[in-house]
Amino acid sequence: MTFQDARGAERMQDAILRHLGYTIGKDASHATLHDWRLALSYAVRDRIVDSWFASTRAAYEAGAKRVYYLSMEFLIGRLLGDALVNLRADAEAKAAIEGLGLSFDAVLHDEPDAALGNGGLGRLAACFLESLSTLACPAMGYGIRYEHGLFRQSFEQGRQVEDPETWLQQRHAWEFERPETLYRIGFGGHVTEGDDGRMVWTPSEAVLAEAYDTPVVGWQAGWTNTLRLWGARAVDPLDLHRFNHGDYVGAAAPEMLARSISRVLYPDDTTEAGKELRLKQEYFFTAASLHDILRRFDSEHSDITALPDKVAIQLNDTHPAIAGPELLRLLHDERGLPFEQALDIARRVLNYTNHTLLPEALEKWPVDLMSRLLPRHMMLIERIDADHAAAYPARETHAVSDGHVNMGALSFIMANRVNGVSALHTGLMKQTVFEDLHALHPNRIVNQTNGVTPRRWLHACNPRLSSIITGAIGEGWVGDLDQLAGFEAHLGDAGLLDAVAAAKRANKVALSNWVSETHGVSLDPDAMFDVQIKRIHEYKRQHLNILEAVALWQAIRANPEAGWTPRVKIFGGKAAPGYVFAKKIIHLINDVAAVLNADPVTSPFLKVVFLPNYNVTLAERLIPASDLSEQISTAGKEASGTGNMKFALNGALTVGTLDGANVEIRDHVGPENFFLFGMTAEEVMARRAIPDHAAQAIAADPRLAAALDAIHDGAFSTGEPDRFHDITGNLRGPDYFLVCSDFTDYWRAQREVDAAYRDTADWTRRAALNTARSGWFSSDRTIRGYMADIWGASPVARPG
Ligand code: 26Q
Repeated sequence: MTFQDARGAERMQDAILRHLGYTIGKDASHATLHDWRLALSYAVRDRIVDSWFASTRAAYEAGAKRVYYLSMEFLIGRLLGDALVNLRADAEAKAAIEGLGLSFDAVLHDEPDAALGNGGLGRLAACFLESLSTLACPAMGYGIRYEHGLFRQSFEQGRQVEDPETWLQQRHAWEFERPETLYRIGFGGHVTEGDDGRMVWTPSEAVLAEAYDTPVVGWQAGWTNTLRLWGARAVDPLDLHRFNHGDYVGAAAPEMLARSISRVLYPDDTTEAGKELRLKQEYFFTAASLHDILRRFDSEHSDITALPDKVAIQLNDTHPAIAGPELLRLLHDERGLPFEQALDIARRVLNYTNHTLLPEALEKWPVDLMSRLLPRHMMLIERIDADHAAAYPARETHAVSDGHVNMGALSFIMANRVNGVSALHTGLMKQTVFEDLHALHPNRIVNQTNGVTPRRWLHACNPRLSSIITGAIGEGWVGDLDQLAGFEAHLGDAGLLDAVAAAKRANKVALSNWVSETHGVSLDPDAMFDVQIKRIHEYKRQHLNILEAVALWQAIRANPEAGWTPRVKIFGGKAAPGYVFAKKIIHLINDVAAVLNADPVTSPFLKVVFLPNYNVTLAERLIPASDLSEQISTAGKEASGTGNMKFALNGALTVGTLDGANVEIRDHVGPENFFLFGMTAEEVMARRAIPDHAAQAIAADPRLAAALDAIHDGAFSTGEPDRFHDITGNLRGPDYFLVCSDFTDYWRAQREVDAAYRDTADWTRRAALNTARSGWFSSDRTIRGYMADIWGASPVARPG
């Protein structure tokens, strides 16, 4: 440690001890791990605050345009390690904590994940916030402060069990409560016309939205933005009348009811729609955010017509789509702008990102429900729709049809720009869901391929690989991932490739040790680690992967001496509690794992592990230790994927379809470093038109037939042979996601993977090429694209 580091560690230790005493109120001799973690977090937070204030001042002084990212989900995970890395204070914090006789790792791992999201859409929002700060773009994220994030998953006899997540039972060290920032949010009631002709909405109920701010620090603390999450509470917290009459439960009812709005994150990313509480959540956080945005605008500017020059709002999918009518209501009803002008302003401020084309995931709200809960908004939606229809009489898509409000169409009509999240997805948007609207507004749809923050997803989670890269090309790449391309020139160096291989092996050993300690399964770090981690969905096809495992098991049993490449298939992911089929897939994987892992003949070559409770932290452990990344969705269904990028960046090779961002990953890393299989999106559509496509595929591939038979006949469910008949029945029958039709080519690609892995040195070279050529997948690049093509926002000169 240098003298500087030692001084830094000393200062850090002082700050920790000060917070332990004066903030936590504990003496060092009585402090728990939890107390120490909080004390360190407060010490770190203090440093972020300096950058935060400076950024706020700089944005204000520059009169800069501000970006607001409205999202129902921010899957931020743990914050301590990330903050330390971005402050470049990890070495001194480690020294300080170890100097106190504690394990730094234990302190970091004491932090619960902030699991305020389901999956990709929520994690993307978190990566974007970090990149917005890194790029010094004045921005704010707005969302909901869920008391319970995504449920915790465990397995009982192979079945998924859900328990509530309780991250807020502990003190959340990173947030600042803002009890003075309160907005009243109304629901229900009626609409009347005032004397001046203005419409007046009188809600029948109201709740308060209270702000909680978390600073989001960018790389090297050059800039810090805010994540503002809203918590719901009652306007009148206690019904004193009922209380005085002894009805203590009834007296607390208004508070309970109000708080239910920010109580839980909906654990569903496609199937569950139409729930009243969900609509309330959407309006609650959107309305609070818009009030806040206009209040900030008013404090800096006097002319509301300048709003589009100073404010850009991004709607993360349709979940905040009510922002359109709400902004219109604020401008037209409340501020008295003429309807046309209000509409024009709103349309120049709002933008919409689409994250899915799956019909079941596109939000549609019953007109009845909308009219009851948000009567004025429903009127405005009808007017927006009528205006648009009048301007374009030939069109076919209406925001309101069949008794439902189509939130995608509403968002499209109200947006300045609409974007998809990968090149393929954006193209499909134009051809399918938004074909009609795109024809009317041919310049509105733009592409912004997703990205991931390299600070968390390479530098922090994979320190071994990170320091090899820095040794070769310097550390500039962390803040400018384009520089990663320079790593390729070093790949001719055998010593460097050995170091890359050793880093991967060390990551695999660390993962194996953890899996063995926490789950009692022993893994061979020399086997290929083949990983599929993501929400469980039929379109993501975890069942294709497990079907291949069954076929491989049968093949090994038939010929154990054939020189098989040892492989561990690792799964992680949660199924929505109401998604019965997805839960069956989990059960099947666990049951197959039990049989395969206990088979003495095959288990040296093939193991299957399903790690419970997949979350951001588990991803940070798994991805650096992976050799093979499974990205095997039915082509046309995965809008982008972002896990795929994290794997490539960390030197895993992909086995994947031409879907979402896989297409662009393959273009960047080179087709020779990517194991492609399966039908294209076009071929998928054609294949579906063949009535017996599954039967044909099964008839043509005895391996597939035998694997299905084994599952169907109870090889993995002794005593209950029909346990998985839903799955086999589906695959032999409709097989909408074309598991059977892609199986044969998937098998072929996997055997190619086996052969490639056996050439260890060449595999390492190809893995390192994946890293070197993945710089384009930084969320910094994505955010620059949004700033230039969508928001018209510029970075502000960093303070000091
Ligand atoms: C909607 C209505 C009611 C309840 C829940 C929902 C809901 C919640 C979450 C609908 C969708 C989501 C999340 C979708 C999602 O994560 N999509 C993923 O977004 C990523 C970022 O763009 C992409 O990379 C993935 O391809 C896409 O699946």
